[in-house]
Amino acid sequence: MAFTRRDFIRIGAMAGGVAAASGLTTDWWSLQARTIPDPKTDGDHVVPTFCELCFWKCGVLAHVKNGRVTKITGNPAHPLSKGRLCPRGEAATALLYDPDRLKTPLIRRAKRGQQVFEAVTWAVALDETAKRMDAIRTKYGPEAFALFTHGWGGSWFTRLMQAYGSPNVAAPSYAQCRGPREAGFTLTFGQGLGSPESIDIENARCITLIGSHLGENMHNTQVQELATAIGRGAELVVVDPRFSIAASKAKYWLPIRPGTDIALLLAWMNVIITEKRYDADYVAKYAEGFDQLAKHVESKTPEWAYPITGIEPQLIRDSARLIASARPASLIHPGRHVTWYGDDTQRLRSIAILSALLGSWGRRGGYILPSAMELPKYPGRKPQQPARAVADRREPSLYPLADETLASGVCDATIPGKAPYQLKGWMVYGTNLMQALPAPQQTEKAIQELDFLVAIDVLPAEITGWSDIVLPESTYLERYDDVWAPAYKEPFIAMRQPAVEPMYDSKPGWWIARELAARLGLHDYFDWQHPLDVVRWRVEAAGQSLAKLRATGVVQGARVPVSEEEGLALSFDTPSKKIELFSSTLASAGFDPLPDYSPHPQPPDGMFRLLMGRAPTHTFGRMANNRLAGAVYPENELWLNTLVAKSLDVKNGDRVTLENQDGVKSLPVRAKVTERIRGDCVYMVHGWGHTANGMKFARHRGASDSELVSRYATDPVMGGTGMNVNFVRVLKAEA
Ligand SMILES: Nc1nc2c(c(=O)[nH]1)N[C@H]1C(S)=C(S)[C@@H](COP(=O)(O)OP(=O)(O)OC[C@H]3O[C@@H](n4cnc5c(=O)[nH]c(N)nc54)[C@H](O)[C@@H]3O)O[C@H]1N2
Ligand SMILES: Nc1nc2c(c(=O)[nH]1)N[C@H]1C(S)=C(S)[C@@H](COP(=O)(O)OP(=O)(O)OC[C@H]3O[C@@H](n4cnc5c(=O)[nH]c(N)nc54)[C@H](O)[C@@H]3O)O[C@H]1N2
Ligand code: SF4
Ligand SMILES: [Mo]
Repeated sequence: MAFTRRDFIRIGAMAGGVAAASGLTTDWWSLQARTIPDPKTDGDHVVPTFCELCFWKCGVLAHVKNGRVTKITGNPAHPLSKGRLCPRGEAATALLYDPDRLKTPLIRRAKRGQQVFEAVTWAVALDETAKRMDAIRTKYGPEAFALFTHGWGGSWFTRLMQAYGSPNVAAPSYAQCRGPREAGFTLTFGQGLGSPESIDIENARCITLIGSHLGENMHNTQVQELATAIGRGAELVVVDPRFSIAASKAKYWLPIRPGTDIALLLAWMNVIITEKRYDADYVAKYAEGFDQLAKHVESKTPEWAYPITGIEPQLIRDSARLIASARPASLIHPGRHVTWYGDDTQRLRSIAILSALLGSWGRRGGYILPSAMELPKYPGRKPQQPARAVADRREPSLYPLADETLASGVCDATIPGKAPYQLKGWMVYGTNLMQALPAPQQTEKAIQELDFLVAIDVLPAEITGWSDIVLPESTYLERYDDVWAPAYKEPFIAMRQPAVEPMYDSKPGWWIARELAARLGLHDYFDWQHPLDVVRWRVEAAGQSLAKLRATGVVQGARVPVSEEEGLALSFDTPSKKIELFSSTLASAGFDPLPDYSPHPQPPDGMFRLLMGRAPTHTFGRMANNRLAGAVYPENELWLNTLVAKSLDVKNGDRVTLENQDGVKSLPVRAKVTERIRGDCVYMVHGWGHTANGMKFARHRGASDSELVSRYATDPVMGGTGMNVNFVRVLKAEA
């Protein structure tokens, strides 16, 4: 094959670039252990806390000298970092010291959308926010006010909403991200995967990535485990229309036609069942519906899948055999951002069913079943049940299997006539809705319907430009938050604490939420003076020492069995108490009980499907203004197939603009002409093309995929918004 490991090496170099700029060396992606610098030599002191540059929440050490954070390294004691960070985590100092940070509270002095604000004091901003929230509560009821939240610091505002009386709390990390995966796995095994995902990459002997682009998706521990597994000789199968970084390490790369993965998964099942390569004992013991499944996939041969997927039958057979040969330590990675085509729950069901055939659920090297350390809830005043149910769907019967609130649905409920009742106010914490929700044109329309919009952010992101009041939060390096204890194979409790004082006139989220509660007459829901009161209570109730947690950033609990091999007895919280290959729940809700392939519209002549993903150095748009990360990857590029580029007379590095099927045009973006992508699609990294005036570094760099996602396909099962359904024309940008 023409592809080499060059790109793999390039990523190493990129990561090194960030680190070098921050005065560090890194051996990211290499297999050697990293040396942890002696904390004593790196400043006055070191503060252990956890990262917020993405939602993985690695344990970090903030090195402080003369009241400034000089660098960030991985906490060797923390199970999610094991002493290493991804390049994004290392670039956190450039967020802390970003000259464009929000510095004071702001009040709008012009029409919404025009970015004209006046700086005001906290007293003025909080009084006004509380007054407007109180007015909505009185006039429309508290349910008419919604919170959009993303990130660990959002917990204080979720508490505020519970006290205030609104059920409308939503994060785009469900219906715009991992929701279909949670639904697909819950239907099959009786539980979802959560975050961090309960998968055992490290011990897998074969890892299959279906779109999941680990290595560009930099979830730290998963990338470390992938490197370990590959180092031990694990095989990799990568299914992606694009030759990703992971594909460069794979035994088989399947350059699938976008949107046809269900057909491939059915053909793999066909091979594995007809050649009797599945785990018959496991299936007989734990699963239900095998005969129906076998019958269902009987005709789904590799020859059937070939014209659909574009993958040759022999390649389908060979890869299926490799996958089966490693069972049960054969991990079909479930992915995370899985809202692609609107049939995503069914695609994730296919992945779950295939995993069941391999017997990899509850097994070493497959899906493991970790538990969390006990961490009792702080016993505050119990909120009352809101008078009205969440407004995220027009009728309660829609999306019957959604188990979290749909952020897109809450946005829709702001437009008259789209929901049981209309929302009139939004609080937006740590999510840039203009880039996170599909169809930003619709989000703008919803915002114009609002009586009040308040944003709590660290940067002047697009959403702040649409807000009536902007409250500047301190970054994670300047604040306390609640403690965290996720289910993980090495269970732990982690501590977030400040390394330095808040800069400018920024305030931590806990303080903002508590001040608003006081002004809204809800102070008894926040019956503590300082977040350490909450943290101390919880940690001591868990039988742990706060002093120890503060000193090390993390306390670990006893390892409990996570797989059958370790003595765990498997049980399934499905209606039949078995793995449901055939889903009676789906059948009774009127959906396919076994996943089926149906074709999606293909791009018309002269247009290409727009695909998107991640850059190793950046988290969405939240790091586009990060000058350290920007030194390495300053803007996104449009991946364009070489032959296509030739026919369009576009050369590598040329500036192009994109126009989608609805006439939406992008900002100019540089073309990356490459053989590493199919000719029917183009690809770019999500989170560029910023238009916010205050983001001086990021503004007008690259193009925004979000802008071009004016259409989406809604998953009928759980309401996820499939975003890979937009087609674009590539136009040469005028000089
Ligand atoms: N078109 C398109 N849309 C997508 C995706 C895509 O690939 N393409 N991906 C989807 C996925 S997977 C997800 S998870 C969502 C994520 O979408 P978002 O939740 O919007 O994630 P970010 O872009 O990280 O936006 C975070 C916002 O939080 C702010 N912020 C950063 N740190 C802090 C902090 O400490 N405190 C506060 N208060 N604010 C902070 C940033 O400045 C930024 O404005 O987007 C989804 N939407
Ligand atoms: N560096 C970095 N890492 C991150 C993030 C980040 O912003 N930056 N965000 C984190 C978050 S919140 C999430 S949810 C994850 C998301 O990361 P993942 O879950 O790994 O992936 P996606 O972004 O959905 O998928 C992108 C890949 O899918 C491929 N693809 C597109 N269409 C198809 C198709 O039809 N079939 C197949 N088989 N492949 C297809 C694309 O070419 C691309 O390689 O990343 C996490 N990690
Ligand atoms: S994966 Fe990277 S950005 Fe995310 S929490 Fe870990 S170090 Fe921070
Ligand atoms: Mo996500």
